[in-house]
Order: sequence, then C-alpha cells, then structure tokens
Amino acid sequence: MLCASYTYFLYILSDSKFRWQHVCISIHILGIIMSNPKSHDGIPILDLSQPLQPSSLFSLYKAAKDWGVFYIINHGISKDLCSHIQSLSKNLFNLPSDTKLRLGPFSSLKSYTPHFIASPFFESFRVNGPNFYVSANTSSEILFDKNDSKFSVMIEEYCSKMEDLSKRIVKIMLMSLGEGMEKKFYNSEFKKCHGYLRINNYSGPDVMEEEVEGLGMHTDMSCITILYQDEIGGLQVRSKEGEWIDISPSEGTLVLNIGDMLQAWSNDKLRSSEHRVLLKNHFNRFSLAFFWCFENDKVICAPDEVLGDGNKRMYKPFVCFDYLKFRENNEKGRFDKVGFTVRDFAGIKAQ
Ligand SMILES: O=C(O)CCC(=O)C(=O)O
Repeated sequence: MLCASYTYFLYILSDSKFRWQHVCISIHILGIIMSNPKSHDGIPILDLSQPLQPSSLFSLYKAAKDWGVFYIINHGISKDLCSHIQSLSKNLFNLPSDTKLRLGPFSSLKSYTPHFIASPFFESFRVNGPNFYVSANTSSEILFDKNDSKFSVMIEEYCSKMEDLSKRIVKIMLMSLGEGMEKKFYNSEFKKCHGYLRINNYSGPDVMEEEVEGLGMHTDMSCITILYQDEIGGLQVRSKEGEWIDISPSEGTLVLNIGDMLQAWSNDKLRSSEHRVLLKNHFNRFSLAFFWCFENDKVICAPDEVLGDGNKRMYKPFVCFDYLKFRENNEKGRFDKVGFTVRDFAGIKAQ
C-alpha cells in the first residue's frame, strides 16, 4: 500500500517543474513511516541514532526469536578504529607459527588459537577484560619481546566502546521482552556481565576450487556477541528450517548475535544464532568478535516473569562456568566445541 502510493505520487509529479522537491518530500515521509528498516536479507537494522519505537522493539524481538541476529548502525564505533586494529593485528598474524605458539593452547596465557583447532583456515587471539590494555600488552610483549603500546591502546579503546554498546543492547533486549523487564532485571541479573574480544583471521587455501568452511557451525556462549567483519564476507546464519543465509558486510554496520546464555536465561524466547563462516575466495578475512557474558559463578535460571504463565522451563538451572568448561573441554586444544549448545548441556528433554 505504502509503495503503491509512493509510485503514484512520483507518476503524477513527473512532469512538474517542482518534481525533485516533491519527490524528496515524498521520500522523506516514506522514511519516517518506515521506522523499522530491514536489510536486503530481511534482517532488521537497529539504528541507534533513532528513538526506540514499540514497533522497532517488536521487530528486534522477532529477529532475536527467529534468527538470533540483527544489524546495528550508528553505533559510534568509527571505521578508522576498526581499520587500524585490523592493520596492527596483521603484524601479529604474520609472525612465524613458533612465535604465535608462545601464547598457544599449551602456554600459560592460552590466548592464541592456532590453525587446525577450530579449522585449518582459522586462527585467533583473545584479549580479556576488564583490563583490556593489560591483557593485550602482555600478549604483545611475549610475541614481540618489546613493549609497543599502540596496539594495546587501540584495543582498549575498542573494547571500552564495546562494553558500553553491550550494556545498551542488553537493556534493549530486555525491553523487547516486555514492559518493565529492563527495570526489573538489568541491575539484578546483568550488572556483573564482563567481556572479552576475539581477533579472528581467516586464510583459505591458495588454490580454491570450491568454498571451504572457515569456521564451522556453532553458537556463542555469551549473552550477546557484537561482530565487526571486514568487506570479504562469508558469515552465514542458519534459519530454523536449516537454510543458510548470508550476513553480508556493509560499511558502518555491526552484527549482533544472541548467545547461549541469553537463550537459556530467556527460556528460548531469544534464540542463540547458529552461524558459520564460509570462505569463497583466497582473500584473507578479518573479524572482531566481542563476547558479553554473565559472570562465571552466576546460576542461570529464567525468572518466572520471563517464563510467563503456563510455560514449561526449558533448562535446568546451571552455573555459567560449568557450561564454559563443558564447551571448552576438547581433546584437540582449547576451543569451543563446534556443534554443542546449551541445550546439550542443560536442556530439559520433552516428556
Ligand atoms: O568471523 C566471523 O564473522 C564470526 C566469528 C565467530 O563466529 C566467532 O568468533 O565465534
């Protein structure tokens, strides 16, 4: 209906000398009416520069319930900061394997995941909060045998912005669960959340006859994950029906994934996204994944108000740390078990 009237308006004005002025006005009106923008793949975009409307909260809730993913724009993280981190991270990933393994699965820090643990084409560095500067600096001193604080300063700036953004998004997700939920549950349940950053580097084989899996299907163990991906693409999310949908990169756009902890806490009202990365060409791919998690000793148990009248509990209460251990105990090294989810750990089987 909206589109029909828009086309008609253009048509009757097409010979007018005021054509452009009127066209602009009509587009402006359309922009206001379309307050819940969607990307070309139909996944909603959360525009943080706009006031939240009940209808946008509903779109986000639906996206989080059906897909576990949506886009964020106007988030205040500059493209320059991401590009700087990407170029400084290259210095880390370009080091010889032996050097990177000083932080590998058998080191005391264990902040480097080498190739062939999650996938032959994937490696990553982890930076822990709350003091991201110290964590990044400790790792880079071990790798470079000298102190160069530029990288650590940028990481700290990025992660501090990510912390603020994560808090904001968790509040919005609580609002999307119903009136009063944010006031009731943010301070009591989410105040002690903490974050860590994973810097991911993908390099496919030199000769590629067909696409390869850069990172296999998995869910995140976080409450939410905020992802920056470079322009190469390859991130996909799985629909409930099992179809893979591209989550295409777009400048200035971050991707928000719901993780297992929020899925369990919301009793499946919000869905932990099943995602993977496919490499379609030999270009290096870079991403930054910021995981926002409950504190380790938190017992996750969906509150009755979130459960709602007459709904069955989907999960036994569990301690966060026990779930993290369940996922990390992998004979091949320390990496999340691909394919295992919180349902395997604490799900209550239907009778
Ligand atoms: O690189 C990406 O786009 C996804 C990364 C991811 O899923 C992860 O780090 O868990």
